[in-house]
Amino acid sequence: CVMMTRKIGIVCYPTVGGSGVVATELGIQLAEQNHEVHFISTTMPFRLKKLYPNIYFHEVEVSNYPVFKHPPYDLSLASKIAEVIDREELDIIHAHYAVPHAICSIFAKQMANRDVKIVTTLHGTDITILGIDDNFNHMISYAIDQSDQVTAVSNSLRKQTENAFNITKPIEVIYNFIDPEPRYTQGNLRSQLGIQEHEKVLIHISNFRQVKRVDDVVKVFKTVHDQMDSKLLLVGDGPEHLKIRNLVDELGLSESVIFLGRQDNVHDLLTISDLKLLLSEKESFGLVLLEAMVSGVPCIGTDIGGIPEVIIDNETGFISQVSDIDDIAQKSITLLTDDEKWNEFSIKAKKYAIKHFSAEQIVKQYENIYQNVLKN
Ligand code: GMT
Repeated sequence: CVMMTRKIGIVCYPTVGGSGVVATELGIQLAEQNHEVHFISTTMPFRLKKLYPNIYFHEVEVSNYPVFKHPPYDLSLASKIAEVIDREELDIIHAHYAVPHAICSIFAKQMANRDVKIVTTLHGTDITILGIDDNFNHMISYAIDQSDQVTAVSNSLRKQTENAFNITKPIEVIYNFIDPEPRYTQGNLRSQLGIQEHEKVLIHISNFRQVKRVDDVVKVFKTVHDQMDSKLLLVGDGPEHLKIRNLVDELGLSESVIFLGRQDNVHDLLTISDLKLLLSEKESFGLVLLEAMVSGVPCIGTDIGGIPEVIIDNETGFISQVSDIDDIAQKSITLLTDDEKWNEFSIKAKKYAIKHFSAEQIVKQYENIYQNVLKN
């Protein structure tokens, strides 16, 4: 049956990694399905490059009045959500993250005059890091119980949430998704970056937090680089950046590691890459893996969180134990020296990503959830 078009408010951190990408792309896809989409956030969603007449942006202004030691972001957000619920007559608020976004949405719903349903998507960090903190545990359980429907981006995250919190509400797994036909904009990046024809290219993309273990990526690269002419692209920025630069210098790799900082067009960088490494110790999904796979880049990831739900070991890439540098390096070398195997993995990775994680099918799952919560 054809779904009625709805007015959907999306609350997210648009510039924070995968969750921002997923929330923004979901909004765009919903607008393509003729829903009216209202982003409620501090900054304009960063991947919104085209004008959509049915996408609106409501900016949350955080007042920095000198009396307060900490600007009350959460309260400004809650009051903005309440205002938008009433003025725009929203049917649904889709909050990305339990804390603070679901909590703010629950508070806003109480303030607003109009009844609205709350769908909360758990992305990880709030559960796997904040959830461990006793101060937050109770609040996260509350956010989950008070939402009309909760989704998690992987089975692993669903199980972790069920184990860590005292909740009765069922959590539905809806995987993250990708555009099966990413847009490439540049053709001669390899030469622009000084990469020679015969060199193999490894890539890592993250926000350089400690949990991403970027140092392991550099250590693996050291072994690979000792065996073959190669370059490592490091994309992103974050708290570990300086430490990683120092490690690269110490290992004598500064000529071969290219620091690219934050980049919007990761697909261009992926098309020139042969192997993607995501060696995190915590990762509820790993959207960057999907982005690589859809560009035909095999990935090596760690055996934690949702990563094994995305990479099929020994078929689309490899799975290794966290911090097992030798094993990861060996697997990298195997893939980079065996063209036949590489081609097979590359084709399978792309097919698998499109078959299981394409935007169209995943967005339908969210639409079904909206429809179900509105029935009750
Ligand atoms: O990984 C981060 O530090 C950023 C965070 C985010 O908010 O984007 O990522 C989380 O959500 C992504 C989208 O669902 C997932 O792909 C990431 O695996 C997840 N990160 C962690 O669980 C550490």
